[in-house]
Parts: sequence; structure tokens; C-alpha cells
Amino acid sequence: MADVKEEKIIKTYCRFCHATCPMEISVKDNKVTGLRPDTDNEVFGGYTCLKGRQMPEQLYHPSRIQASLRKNDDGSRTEISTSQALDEIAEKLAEIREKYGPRSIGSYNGTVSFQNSATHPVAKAWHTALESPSYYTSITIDQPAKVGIGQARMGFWLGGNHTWRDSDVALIIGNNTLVSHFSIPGGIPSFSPSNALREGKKRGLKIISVDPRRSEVAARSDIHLQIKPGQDAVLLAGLVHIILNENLHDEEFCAENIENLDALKHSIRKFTPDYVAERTDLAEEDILAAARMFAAGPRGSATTGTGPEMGPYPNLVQHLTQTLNAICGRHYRAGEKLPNPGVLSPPMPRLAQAVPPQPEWLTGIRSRVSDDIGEVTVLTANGPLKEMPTAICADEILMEGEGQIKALICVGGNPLLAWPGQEKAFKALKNLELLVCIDYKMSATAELADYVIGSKLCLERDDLTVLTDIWYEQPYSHYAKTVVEAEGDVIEEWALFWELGKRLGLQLEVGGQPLDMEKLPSKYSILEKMTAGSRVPLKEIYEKDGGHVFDVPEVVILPPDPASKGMLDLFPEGLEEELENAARDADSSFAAKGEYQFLLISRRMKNTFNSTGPELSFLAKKGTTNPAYIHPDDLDALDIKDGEIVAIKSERGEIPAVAQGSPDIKRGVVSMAHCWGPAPDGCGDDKVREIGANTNRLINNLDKPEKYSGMAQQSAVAVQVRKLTSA
Ligand SMILES: Nc1nc2c(c(=O)[nH]1)N[C@H]1C(S)=C(S)[C@@H](COP(=O)(O)OP(=O)(O)OC[C@H]3O[C@@H](n4cnc5c(=O)[nH]c(N)nc54)[C@H](O)[C@@H]3O)O[C@H]1N2
Ligand SMILES: Nc1nc2c(c(=O)[nH]1)N[C@H]1C(S)=C(S)[C@@H](COP(=O)(O)OP(=O)(O)OC[C@H]3O[C@@H](n4cnc5c(=O)[nH]c(N)nc54)[C@H](O)[C@@H]3O)O[C@H]1N2
Ligand code: SF4
Ligand SMILES: [Mo]
Repeated sequence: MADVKEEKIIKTYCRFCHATCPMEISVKDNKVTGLRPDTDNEVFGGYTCLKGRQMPEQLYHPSRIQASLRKNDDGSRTEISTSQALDEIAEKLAEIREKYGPRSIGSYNGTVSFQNSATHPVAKAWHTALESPSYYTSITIDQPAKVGIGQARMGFWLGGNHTWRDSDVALIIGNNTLVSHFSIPGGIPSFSPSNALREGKKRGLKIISVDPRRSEVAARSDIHLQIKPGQDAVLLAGLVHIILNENLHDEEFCAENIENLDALKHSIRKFTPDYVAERTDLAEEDILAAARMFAAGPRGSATTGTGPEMGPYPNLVQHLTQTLNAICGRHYRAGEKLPNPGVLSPPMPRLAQAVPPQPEWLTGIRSRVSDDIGEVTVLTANGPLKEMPTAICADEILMEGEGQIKALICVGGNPLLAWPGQEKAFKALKNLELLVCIDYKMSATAELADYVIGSKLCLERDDLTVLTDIWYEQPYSHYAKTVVEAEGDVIEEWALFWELGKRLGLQLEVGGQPLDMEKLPSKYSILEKMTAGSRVPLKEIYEKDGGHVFDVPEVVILPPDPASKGMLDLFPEGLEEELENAARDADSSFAAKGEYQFLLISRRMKNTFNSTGPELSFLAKKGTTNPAYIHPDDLDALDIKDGEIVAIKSERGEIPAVAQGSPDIKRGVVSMAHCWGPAPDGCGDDKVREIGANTNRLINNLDKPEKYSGMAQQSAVAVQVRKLTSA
């Protein structure tokens, strides 16, 4: 494929973010010469964004890491061959394993690790062979309640929830897919979201959006509940209360499939519309209208994004969101067709019944920080997967004693900017005996690493749409073949684990089958093991030029099997206390107070992907900082002008930020993106206009760790805004 003399057009998909937009790349002499959307694609309709169109610049960027780097004792770096770096790293890992045991070796697999379709099965295989449970990913600082804890506590519906294309209504809580290109089925599809939104509105789908900001999605909603940050649990309890009180729920579905409805009803009696209106700073009639609109359906799901999951009580918020779906019966029933049962997994019967709660998903290996926090099982395209909670990884590195993490392999992630509690993350990363990063640029974390391994970029590798397989609304799949061969001494993320496994004498297994540990297996062979028995054979997907909707047999939901049928538990252990705390906290700690008159919330920015992108020219033209977006009236009241530098201070820390008036923000709220800024060593604060500021410096991860996941509160953080200097 590579090394063509004549210009050739090769179809592929973008992996800058998770949206898998199909593209056509022009290639000549193994060089990318052009890039355009693949307008033939039947699902995306030629959709791409500015980030994806920057891939050629990213590929040939002068700052790209083209070999491996070793840090010397004096802090300087020496370029060495990747194979030598791997030899040295493996030797050090063997020493660490010998001295401290396998748990002391950890890996953190960040957001971009998921874009390489083979990373996780091989990384997990490496941990299994090494007998180290210290496997961390960005999922447990993202939405672990949505993709694991919620299902473990309540159970879930084997037939799936209503997806967007079958919905009459969508309740979207803190999820801005028009910018993030990210939602689970039921929300606006991640793939060409503006087209999906247009299509939905045209057929009369109603949108209710809950967001303290009039986000891109909120602005297109039928009802926008501009909620006070952090009050989602209170609002959702209120919506459940209204629906049950007005008898708008699906009584027949509830009688057959859910248990403990009365207990739930009793314990949310306090959440009356007037109480909820006061707590959430919303109008009572809007709350009533939203509850009635959702309940009227008749089809459509409630879904959440990162907004509420970063806020207080994510487990409760998730439980109440699923409760809305359960009491309104927003699940596919016997005789209905499932829009996309997945292309890459084996066929399995889909029954109209609940899978009961899975308590063992929450009772794996315990963290050393607290018995309440430990391994969490998350549902991935490769099935349920156990991981340790990233929110407290820094503590596992710093806390002395057996099991202390001494070596960390960081894959496509930037923990120094992303982990809650930046001061602690900084201390922890520096405390390691070995930090290895695989990245394409010197990220803030790579700057601290003992070894940096240069990574291939997506156009230099094969990939398959495994991550997104069940998020498409049709049986769609895309095998992307290598577009250009990498010219540097760079490797893929999964190959890093394989190479280290080989050097440590480990035997890795994927999909229950051993990998050849003598010669690096082909990516295709790994993907084949991952997708063994899939509904569409890998070869068939490989042979298609570009992404394709496959003509697979329809999956019709079967009637329930009385022998295996479970019930959804609406009142699991701990819920009563969570509801009481949410009500109490609404009165006190999560409200802005004293000198901290603002609430800081999280957001995504259109032209960057977490910390990836600001170095690219077109994206940099759109801004090189993460502004503090604040309502213009709030800025006026503080005599702050657009573009001035302000201090954002919490009880835990202070950062500078560039103020930006924005009428879409609720009064009393500061909206700022994460994963920007320097290390917290005081050296980079004067560069806030060039590199932004890090909101995780305003947080202590152990202030109020969520049960099971240890998720820290990273949204609805009480802060002070103060004028610093003139622009
Ligand atoms: N362009 C771009 N795309 C991205 C990313 C990026 O950095 N840039 N990041 C990627 C990642 S890692 C992820 S996980 C996904 C996330 O995808 P989303 O979950 O859609 O993330 P956001 O776009 O930040 O949308 C979250 C919304 O929640 C709102 N919010 C904040 N606090 C609260 C609250 O307390 N309650 C409620 N109800 N809402 C609140 C915010 O105002 C915001 O509009 O996006 C991915 N896509
Ligand atoms: N305060 C606050 N904190 C948050 C959040 C929030 O909303 N608020 N959101 C959380 C969420 S949802 C997430 S997912 C995390 C994100 O946390 P991380 O995943 O740790 O952070 P990223 O910035 O996405 O790190 C991606 C890294 O991969 C590198 N990279 C880019 N392309 C490639 C590639 O092809 N190969 C390799 N090997 N590397 C590559 C980039 O240079 C960058 O260093 O942050 C979390 N932290
Ligand atoms: S939305 Fe943009 S960054 Fe994401 S896959 Fe599509 S083109 Fe790439
Ligand atoms: Mo994320």
C-alpha cells in the first residue's frame, strides 16, 4: 500500500478523536499530499472537522518524536534506538518486579490509547501475564458510573435502550455531542452529529437538555434546563418524583421488570417540584414540563455526558438516569428489531429481559487508599473489563508499603494535566522509579519521563472500529489500512506491551489465544483474535474499501426466558444515604459560599482534543489558551474586561486564566476546559496566554472520592474570580 510513486487515493478513517470520520488521503512517494472527507460514505455524508484535517501537519510536525529518548542524570535527553530503550526499560522493570512485586508495575492508558484498536487487549494481556492488577485507563476518570457502576448496581436491559433513530424524545444531561462527537446510543449520535440532529428534529424528536451552559446542544433543544452546577441528582430525583406521582410511568413494564419501586418512591418524597426548583435554580413549570415531555415519549432515552459525571454524586446521577429509562420502559421489547447489535462481536440471542445487578463488578481488588474504592468493571466492546481507579493512582504511587506503584507506563495519556489534583499528580510522577511515555510529542507528562518512546500516528497503522462498534446506529464497520509507512524509529502502543512482554519472558494471550512471542505479530492477526466469531468476519470488513454498513441478518428481540430473567433494582444498597447527602449538600457545600462565589464547570473545546492539538497551526489560530468563560454581567460586576488575566482560586489552589465574556454561561458559573497549562512548579503561570492553565490544580482528589471509582469532583467546584492585571 505504502511506497507508491504515482499519487494514489487511500480511504481511511480519522483517529484524532473517537468519531471515526471516513477520509480519503492522497499519497505520493509514501508522503501524505492531501486529505478530504470521504463523500461516498453512507453514514457520515462527508463529515469531518478542523482537527481531523490537521492530521498531515501532525504527521510531519517538526516537534514530532521520531525516535526514543532517555533522560540522563543531569536532566538532559539522549536519543537512542527504540530497541535499546525497550531493552533498558525491560531490565529496569524486571528489577522492580523482583524487588517490589508485580503490583508495583502499572500502566495508565489515556484517551488516545483507545484510538489504537489493539492497545487494550494487549495491555490487559500484559498485566495478566505479569500478574499485576495495576491497570489504569482514562475511563475511570471519565464516566465509570455510566459504563459500569450504574449497571452493576441496578442491572441492565439485555435488549438495550432506545437509540436516537427510534426516539421521540431525548433527555440529554451535560453532554455536548455537537462539539465533543461523543455520546452513547440514545443521545445525539457521535458520527456526523449535526446531520443526526437535523434528521431527528425533522421527524419531530423533542430534546430536553440539562446544562449550566447554553451549549451547542442546549441551544437546539425544545427545553433547556439551565441548571445550577452540581444539582443534577436533585433534578433527576425530582423528575422521577413527578413521573411517579402523576402516574406517567409504564406500570406494566415496571410490574414485570423492576423491583423496589416503592422504596425508591418513598425515599424521594422530599424532591417535590418546588423543592427541586429552589435547589436547582430552575423554574418549577420548566421542571414539570420536562418531566411530562420525557414521560410522554413514547420512545426515547435519558443519557448523560461528562458534565454530571464530573460533578458530585456521579453514581447517584447515573442510577437516577437509568431509573428514568426503567420506569418509562425505554427499552427494546420482544418482536422489535435491534438497530445495531454490533458487527465485531459474535451473534448472541437478545432477550426482552433484565440482567440483574452484578455486585461482583464492584468487589474486585481493593485500592490501598480505601476499601470502598477498588477495581471497577467497565463494559467495553471487548466485554466487561476490570481496571483500577485512576482518580487515586497518584496515591497508589505515593503511599508507601506493599503494592506501592514504582513504575508507570503511560500510553496516549497526559496524567500531569488530566488527573484530579495536579500538585499530587506531579509529586507522584516524580516519585516513580521508572516513568515511560509513548507519545508523538513532548507532552507535559513526557517532560517528566525517564524514557519517551516515539509512537506511530494513525495514518501509519491499521485499525478497526472496535471501540465504536455498538455506538453506530447501523451495523457499520471500517477497517483502515496503513496509509503511509512510518519513517521514524517509532512503534504502536500495543507493540510496546508486546516488546516488553517478550523481553520479560511473558506469554501474552488475546481472545484466549496465545500470541507469537518470538516475532512481532501483525496487527491484523491481533484484530482477528479480538473479533473471533464476529457477526461479520474480519476478512470481509478488510476487503471493503472504506467504511460500510453490512447486510447482516436482522436481530429481533426474543421474549424473556423465565429461567434467566432478572429484575432491575431501583433501590440498591447505599441509595438512601446518597439521596440524603445530595439533598443536604444542595443546601450547603456544593453551593458557592463565602469568598468562593462562583462554581467552576468542565467543558470540551472545539478545536483541541484534551491536550492534543494546540501545537498545530490551524488549531492554534483558534486560540492557544483555555479561557475562563464567564457571563458578561458577572465580569462587569467585577470590573473585568474580555481578555484580562484573572485569578481563579479554590480552597485547594489558584491558577491564572484569560477571562472571556460569554452570555451562554449561567450567572455565577465559570466554564473552563481541562488538560491545559504547565506543571505546577510555578514556572509556566506567566505563559497562560500561550499554554493555558490547569483546572486540576484547583482540586484535591481525596476531598470527596466517590464510592467504588474514587472519582473526584472536577465540576461544580466553588471558586473565587479575581482581577489580576490589565491585558
Ligand atoms: N473537540 C473535542 N472533542 C472531545 C474532547 C475534547 O477535548 N475536544 N474530549 C473527548 C473526551 S475525553 C470526552 S470524555 C468526551 C466528552 O464529551 P461530553 O460529555 O459531551 O463533554 P462536553 O463537551 O464537555 O460536554 C459536557 C457538558 O456538560 C456541561 N456541564 C458541566 N458541568 C455540569 C453539571 O454540573 N451538570 C450538567 N448537567 N452539565 C454540566 C458542560 O457545560 C458541557 O456542555 O468528549 C471527547 N471529545
Ligand atoms: N478537571 C477535569 N479533568 C478531567 C476532565 C474534566 O472534564 N475536567 N476530563 C477527564 C477525561 S473525560 C479524560 S478522558 C481525561 C483525559 O486524560 P488523558 O487521556 O490522560 O489526556 P490527553 O490529553 O487526552 O492525553 C493524550 C496524550 O496522547 C498523545 N497522543 C496524541 N496522539 C497520539 C497517538 O497517536 N499515539 C500516542 N501514543 N499518543 C498520542 C497526546 O500528545 C497526549 O499527550 O481527562 C480527565 N480529566
Ligand atoms: S470529528 Fe474531527 S477529529 Fe473526530 S474523527 Fe471526525 S474529523 Fe477526526
Ligand atoms: Mo474522556
